[in-house]
Amino acid sequence: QKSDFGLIGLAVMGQNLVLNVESRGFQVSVFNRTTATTDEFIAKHPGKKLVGAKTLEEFVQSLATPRKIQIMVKSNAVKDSDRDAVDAVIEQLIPLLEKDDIVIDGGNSYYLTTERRDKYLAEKGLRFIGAGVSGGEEGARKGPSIMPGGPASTWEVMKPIFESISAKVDGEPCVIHIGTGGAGHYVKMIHNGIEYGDMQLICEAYNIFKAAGFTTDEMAKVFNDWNEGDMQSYLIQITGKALEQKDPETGKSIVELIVDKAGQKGTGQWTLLNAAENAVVISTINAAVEARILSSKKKARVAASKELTGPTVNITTEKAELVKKVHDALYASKVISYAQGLDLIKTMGEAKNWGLDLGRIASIWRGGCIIRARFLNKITDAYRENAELSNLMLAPFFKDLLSKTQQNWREIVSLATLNGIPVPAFSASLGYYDSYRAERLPANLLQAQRDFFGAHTYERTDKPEGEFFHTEWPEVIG
Ligand code: NBP
Repeated sequence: QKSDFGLIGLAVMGQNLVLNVESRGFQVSVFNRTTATTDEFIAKHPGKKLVGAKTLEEFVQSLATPRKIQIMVKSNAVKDSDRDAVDAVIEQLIPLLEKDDIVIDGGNSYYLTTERRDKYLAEKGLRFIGAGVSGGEEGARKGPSIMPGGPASTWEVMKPIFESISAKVDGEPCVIHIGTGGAGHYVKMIHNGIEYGDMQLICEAYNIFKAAGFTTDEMAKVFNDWNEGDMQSYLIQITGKALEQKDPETGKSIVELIVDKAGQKGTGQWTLLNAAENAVVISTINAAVEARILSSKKKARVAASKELTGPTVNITTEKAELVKKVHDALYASKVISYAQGLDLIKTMGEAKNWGLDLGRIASIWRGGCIIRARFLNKITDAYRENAELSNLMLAPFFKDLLSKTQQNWREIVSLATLNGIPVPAFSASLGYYDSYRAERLPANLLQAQRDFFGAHTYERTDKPEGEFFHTEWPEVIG
């Protein structure tokens, strides 16, 4: 009997996905460059509907047509000229495949490489899907959030398998056809950018509590409580659990023993570059990426801490009150982070003609993925009520939420600033909110400056839009 599905790349993600697909009643063929890994994997799972192939030829021959082959190997091509393991596997597969066979890249590929592969495989008469898969190891095994891009007709063929292996929320599978070409990997990239924002915001809340003298156990309780309320999310949940964790040797909090230098793999930076190219403001995500960069300069920070002065921390706010205020600052900032990320998706979707449905995209992030959160229901509702929403902040629920939380949000940004506690993402979020709602910004003066030194011209408030003026400014000597 031929297999329903094939997977290449038996590392953490691949193995878990295979077990997930198999557990839904499909027979799965597997192949890995290093054969020993395949043998070990098959030996570890006796009695399952798995076919371990030693060669790629054997693997391809074991699959029912049209073949459905998912690649889960390391992906790191970014520039147009880069070729990575995904390309290597595709090149090896091409001579073995037949017209209409489907190749799926489920790795974290850069969306432009996905577009390149989509065209390339189409020229060869093959079908390609670039699918973002979120949820890490556990998601892959039990049900990830899947963001597939490519032709709608190819999605229809893959739909039964993708829907059965994905996470489910209220009975709805956390997978939809995102759009053509690189749309799936693009949306996964922005998902990761939003994840950066969420994580940094949580860290800023923690840092304020720490400065205010909370113990890690007290902080764990705050996050555990928040996970029962409107801010329930996977990241809040794991934060509470992480803060509870003690080092078995010393009995100290593990979190407090961890060096404060953050790593990153690049999806956050790609998001920033893409936002700049599209002229979309994602200041919260930007602040989050930059916070990781600054954290990594540990030596420079230690040296500067002895040179550059700041205020003495003195937080007198009563603990319960501080918790409430930080809750509001975090919730409001999180809304801004999503508003910005969704604005970028919307802008890019329109430029690329992807026909994206922001409400449905938010709905598939409700389960399986790292940013899964209760409030994504509200985002889904907001776009279901008004698909043309220009910015999430303007949806009635979020408008009201920002209005109700803003006093506490402002107080927390002020409190942190006065105490010299860095809150780059909280304050970037608030700055965005205040700029976005400003009828008039100081850009009139900026235009005057530009016209002064560069004769760039300006429009006038008392003249029709589109008419440009120039002033003969006085000469400045010296
Ligand atoms: P890795 O990203 O660590 O990749 C290891 C796999 O790639 C192994 O099967 C390895 O085969 C294979 N491989 C390499 Br490396 N070079 C190859 C080549 N030239 N030809 C054929 N195979 C090659 O695995 P992973 O962590 O499971 O991630 C897989 C994909 O999923 C990546 O794109 C990753 O970014 C993405 N992803 C990962 C996570 C996560 O939580 N880990 C979450 C979401 C998405 P070998 O055994 O012969 O060395």
